[in-house]
This record gives sequence, structure tokens and C-alpha cells, in this order.
Amino acid sequence: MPETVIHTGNTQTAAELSFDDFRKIVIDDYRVGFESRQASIIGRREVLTGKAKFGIFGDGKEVAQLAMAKAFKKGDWRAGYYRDQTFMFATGMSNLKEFFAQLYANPDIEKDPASAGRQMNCHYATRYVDADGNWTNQAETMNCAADISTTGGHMPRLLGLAYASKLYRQNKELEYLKNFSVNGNEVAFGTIGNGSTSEGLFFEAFNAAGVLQVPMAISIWDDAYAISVPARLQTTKEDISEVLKGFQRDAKGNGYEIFKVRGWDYVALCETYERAIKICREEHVPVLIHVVEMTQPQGHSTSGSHERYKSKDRLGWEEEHDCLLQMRKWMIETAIATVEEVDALEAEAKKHVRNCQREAWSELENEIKAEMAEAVELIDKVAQQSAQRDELLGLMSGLQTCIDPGRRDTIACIRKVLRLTVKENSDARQNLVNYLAAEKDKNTERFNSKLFTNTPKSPLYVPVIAPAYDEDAKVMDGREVLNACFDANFERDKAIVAFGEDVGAIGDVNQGFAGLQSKYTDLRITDTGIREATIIGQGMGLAMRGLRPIAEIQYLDYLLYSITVLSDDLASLSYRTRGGQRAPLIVRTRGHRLEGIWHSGSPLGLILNAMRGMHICVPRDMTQAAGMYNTLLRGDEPALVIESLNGYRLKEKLPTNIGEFTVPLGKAEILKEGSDVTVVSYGSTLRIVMEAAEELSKMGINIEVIDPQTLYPFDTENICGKSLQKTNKLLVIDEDLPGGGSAFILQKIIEQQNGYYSLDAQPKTLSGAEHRPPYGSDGDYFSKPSTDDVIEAVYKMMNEANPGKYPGMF
Ligand SMILES: Cc1ncc(C[n+]2csc(CCOP(=O)(O)OP(=O)(O)O)c2C)c(N)n1
Ligand SMILES: [Mg+2]
Repeated sequence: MPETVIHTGNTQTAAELSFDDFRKIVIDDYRVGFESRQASIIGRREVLTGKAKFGIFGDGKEVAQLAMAKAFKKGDWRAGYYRDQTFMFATGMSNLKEFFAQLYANPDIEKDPASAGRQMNCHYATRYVDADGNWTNQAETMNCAADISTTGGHMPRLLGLAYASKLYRQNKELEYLKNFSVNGNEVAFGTIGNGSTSEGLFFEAFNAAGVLQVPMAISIWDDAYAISVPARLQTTKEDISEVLKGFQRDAKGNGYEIFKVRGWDYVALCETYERAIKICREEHVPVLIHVVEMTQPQGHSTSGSHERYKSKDRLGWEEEHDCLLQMRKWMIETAIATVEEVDALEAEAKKHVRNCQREAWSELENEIKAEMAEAVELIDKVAQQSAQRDELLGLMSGLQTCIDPGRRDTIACIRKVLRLTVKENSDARQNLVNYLAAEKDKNTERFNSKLFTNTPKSPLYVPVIAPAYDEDAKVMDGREVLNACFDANFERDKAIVAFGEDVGAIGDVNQGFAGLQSKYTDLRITDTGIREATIIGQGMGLAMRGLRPIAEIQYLDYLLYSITVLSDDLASLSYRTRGGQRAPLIVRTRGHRLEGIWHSGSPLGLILNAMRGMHICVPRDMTQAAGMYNTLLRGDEPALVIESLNGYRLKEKLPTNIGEFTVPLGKAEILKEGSDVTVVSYGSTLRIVMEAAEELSKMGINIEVIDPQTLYPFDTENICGKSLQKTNKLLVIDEDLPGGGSAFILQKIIEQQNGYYSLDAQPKTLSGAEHRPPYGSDGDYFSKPSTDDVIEAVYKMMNEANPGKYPGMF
């Protein structure tokens, strides 16, 4: 079994305490650990008996977490994974009742404040946004960023949480943000399983934290397995801290402090955490604590048993090295507690956990049963007046005898009753219809709400201010308009920072930030390594801690390297905490046509599908982009802004209120009025559409051109649908693949805006080719919509509608 070289520190903590105090602390720790184990055992049973759907628990990881909790202070952050229940209990950020409420998927925020029943069990979060959209005082609370199930997926966010401390310590202009930091003393604690360190995101975040020198403390819970796959197949040398030794700081330069300690050695763990976190907190040096020789008493999760893939030897070793068993032994050997005392504590703990579980279950069950009783009464009345009385009563009694009923059982029963009685018309039936509608609202709130924060601080409520122009307004390159916008905002709001590849010294590859680093320092405008995923994570962590980051992805094509973080973590944050957490990160990038396979991307279909929960802004020029930044920087929701790559050197007029005017999200703009065809497009393609419009008008065809400006939200005032009432013909044009962004737009207009009813002709899309565009201008012409393509597409629609007036062209 594992032979490990262990580094432990000195024994300061224990030595400074009286034996009695020390004893009390240890016994209390053991109680928390033991209760946590009971929660795992009972939790698993609850899944196996069908009361909960899935269970994954922190058994075998308890003792290290007790030690970690001792080093965790107010203001600190955790970003971890599903094994951390003991830590959450020990810090008080969660408790046993909440643990069970989440296991049972209770959608009540009061009962499961982490996710309101939306996340699998052992996915933690503290709430830091109140109902009015105000931040709580994070400096006075212990903080836990909302977990995600994708292993390793939280590492980029962890980097950002740690980086915020660095900014708060080094940038004295941020001292006014007292709710978020005390001189940057906060440590961001990360946890990750040994297997998940194989993920690229782990290595990317690990390297970035070493470069940035941020107070990030990563604990690796190493149980030598990742479900069934052993360390041999996961990690070079089967030992992650051994592999990472090159990161150890030394006389030659910055790096990490690396610790390795056994997961069943309480004393060594306490010493190690105390020493490691002191360095991390005081010196802002990242630390790695590799906790080895951990176990999984109940196997990986409720999905299967580990007896299938662990040898008898391994299972025997795990039993013997169970961390709580070892701690118990040590407590008895060192006279901290007698056998009788520990036995009594354990018996008491078992009872306590059982009670918490029962309460959590009955709280949910009682609510569901009360709702069911109400529904049953209404169904009964319908049945009494129905021709299908017996069948309805049968359904009703089926509902009443349902084992461990859920809300879905009641609602499904009502819907069936209403289907069966569709031809009947009684007051009782109407009452049931009304009841269903009211329940629908409640269930929408429970299960479907808060994709966005929807607080009064939402960017959707930012006042609209039109751009103002002097008569002799300066005409300049688009990039200079943006630059002036960023300058004004950086001046206005000290919490704004921007970073990305080449953003600092040269002010981004297209000069949007040119000259601003020297004006606002490299703490605010900063170069990063080539690491898209952690650029987003860095921004997300900062945004969660009260800063206003603009994270730049150099080209839209490289957004894919960060898509997991955007999709799984950032876009789902508000939803998965039911509004308890937010990260108003602005992601800036540039895209659409320029040149070549990896510099011409416009994958809006992919983006719209992956990033629901973010605003998607597609400005046609830099003035519109500036107005969107002005809006977003005053709101509290995350967004992606895609600037037009080929627009930076086009001339635009500079508004006098460049840092103040706002472009409302979801407000489509009619760029050209017309009566023949409604043409909807966005971004770079609009310039082509406008060129085509001119030529078409010479042919006697008058198109209406609409720029939705943001794809999410899309045209909230139905301007496209209303235009269709006039033209009765719709053409959607973009540069994405066929069926990508244009399909999304069609669905919005045809279905959601009822455009279908205005159509006289088949709605059409004109998109890019199915492959990526070849390099060069010819490649662009033959694979992206051109002016000729637009003219012909419109003309063809006119030809189909009126071949006499518009004869076939070819
Ligand atoms: C990105 C991703 N890939 C795969 C999975 C499926 N999965 C869930 S847990 C797990 C094993 C993780 O092992 P490890 O990191 O060692 O943590 P442990 O469960 O052993 O504590 C896997 C593969 C996932 N949740 N996320
Ligand atoms: Mg593991």
C-alpha cells in the first residue's frame, strides 16, 4: 500500500493551547467528522431506498477538511467539489439539515440555500446577493462559490477569486470596496480530486496562479482513484505533487509552496494547513497541499460499488486507514478521550444526524402532501360532476397512495384529469384549471427562475441615454471611439479592470486599450498568458468579489478554448444558485469575417446554445459597442460582446458623451425602412446588407433592414415581427453555418413573435458555407455572404412572389 514521504510542519497550534482546550477542540472536530460520516451513510441509504435520486458524499475525506476549516477565515473563499461536506459543516457554511434538503432536492431557498434543490447533493454555495440585488458583506462572512459537477471545471474561477485578493491588496484605489476585502488578506481555497488534476483546466489554472502569485490554496484529495480508473492511468509517476515539483519556489524565482500530508493524520494535517495558509495569506504565494492516502468507505457514489474495481488488498487497506478510525485511535491513545466517551459521542451523533435527516424529509414531504390534499379535494369535486367519475376517482386514489410523491405526481394527475374532462364544463373543472395555473407560476419560480439575476440592477434596467454629437464631431477610427469609451469608464469606476492576451502593454491587438495601461497602471489593464479558460475564470472570480472585469478573448475563434467555463460555470451561476450568486463579467472579443479558418469565425449558434444566462451583444460598429459596454458596466449580469473584426479602422463620429450614452439590450434598430422584404442581420454582415439595399433600391426593391443588436435578449419589442406585418417576407442573414445563429433568429421571429401569421412567402436564411472560410479575399467571397449573394437572395424572394414584375435572373 502507499509509501509516502510526508512533510509536516511544527506543532505550534497544539503547543500554545492548554491540554483541556486542545482536548475540547479535538473532540468537537471528531464530532463534526463523525456526523459528516453518518450523513454520508444515511444519505446513501436514502438514495438506495428511492427517496433521493443520486448521492455522492465526502466519506473518507473528513479529517483533512477539519484541518482545512481551521485555517479558513472570514472573507475567505472556497471553490471546490462534491467531497467537501465536512469542511462546509466545520466552517458553518452549511449544516446537516441543508445537506439533506439538497439531497431531497427541496426547491425552497431557505431549506437549501446553496441551490434551491437545483443541484445534486454536496454542491455548495453561500448566498451573497440579497433579494434587492445588493451585495452582502463578503469580508464578514465565509464564502463559498457555487460548485459545479464538472470535475476540474471550477479551477479557472478559483484563480479569479484568488486574484481579487491580489488586486485588493496592491491597488490602494480599491480601499473603498469594504464589503469585499480587508487589504487582500483573503485566501481562495480550492479542492480537487486526484483524478481531476488530469484535466487541462487544472494545469492551466495552476500555472497561471504561479505566474500571478495569488493567494490560492489548492488541496488535492487523493484517494488514488477517479471512479474506477487508478492513479497509474491518471497521473505521471502516480503522484501529482511529485510531478509539480518544478513549481516549488526557490532562490531562482516565484512559484508555489508544496506540501504533502496523509489524509488520516489529524495532527500533521492541522500543522500543514496552518503553515501553508499562513504563507499563502501573508505572502500571497500559492500553495499546494497534496493530501494522500485518502479512502472512499462507500465507494465513489450511489451509481455503483467499488468492489468491482478495487482489489481485496486495497479495500482492506482503506478500511484500516479510514481517517476517522485513525483519529479515534489517536484520541484514545493520547488520552484525549476514553473509549466510553467516544462511543457516547458517536451514539449521540448518530441520533442527531438521523433527526436532521427526518426533519429535512418531513419538511418537504409535508409541503408536498399539503399541496396534494388541496388538489385531491379539487379533483374529487370534478369527479363528482363528471361522466367519468370512476376513472377520475381511480386517478385520485392512485395519487393518494403514491409512495414518496413529488410535485410532479400531483401536477401530472391534474393534467390528466383535465385531459379526460376536456369536453366537460363545470365550475369544479374551472377551479381545477385555475389551481393548475397558480401552481404553474409557483413551479416556474421554483424550477425555472433566475437564469439571469433579474434584480433592479440588471443591465436591462439601465437608463437609456442617446449618444450626443457636436456639429463638428470628430471623425476617427472605430478603435479610437472604443478607446475613448474605455478611458472614460476607467476614469469613472475604479473597480473596472481589463485583461487578456496583449491587452496590457500594446493595448490589445486592435488598439482598443492603447495608452490606457500607462494611464491606469498594470493592475487595471493587464497582459495575460495564452490561457483563454482561465482568462474567463479570472474574470468570473473578480466579478464575484465586487470588481468590474472586462476579460478579453483575442479572437472569437478562441472563445472555444474557454467555452466550458463560460457555459458550465459563468452562464449557469445565477440559475444554479437561484439568484444567490452573480458574476457580472463582460467578455470582450472580436469576430466575424477577416481572414482564414481561425480568424473568421462567427459561431453564434454554438454560443447561443452554450451560453444561455449571458447577454450576447453583436454590435455592428464601435459606437454601438461602446454604448453596450456603457450599459453592461452599469448592470449586474454577465455578457459577451463581439466586436466586428473588420471595423476597427472604419471611420465613426465620436459622441460627446462617449462614456455615458447607453445602448439598451434587446432593442432592435431599423437601419433602413422598406416595404418589400424584412432583412434581419447583425455584426459585420450589416455593412454588406446596406450596400445590397442601395443596389436593390435601384432595381425597385425596397428592403427593410433590422439590426437586433443583441441576440440575447432578442428584439424584446417585436420590431422584426411588426416589420413582417408590412413586408410579409423575411430573410435572415448571418455568417454562421446554415442552421446556426440564423435558425435561432427564425425561431424568435416566426414562433415567438408570431411572424408566421404575417408571411406570404417561405422565410429564408442566408448564411456562411458549412465549412470554415478559406484564407484570402476570394475565400471570403465564396464562403461568406457577399453583397451579390444578398441581392440575389432578396431578388429571388421577389421573383417568387411576383415573377411577372421580377423575372428569373438566371
Ligand atoms: C469534466 C468531467 N468529466 C467527467 C466527469 C465524470 N466524473 C465524475 S466524478 C469523476 C471522478 C473524479 O475523480 P477524482 O477527481 O479523483 O475525485 P474523487 O471522486 O475520487 O474524489 C468523474 C470521471 C465529470 N463530472 N466532469
Ligand atoms: Mg479520486
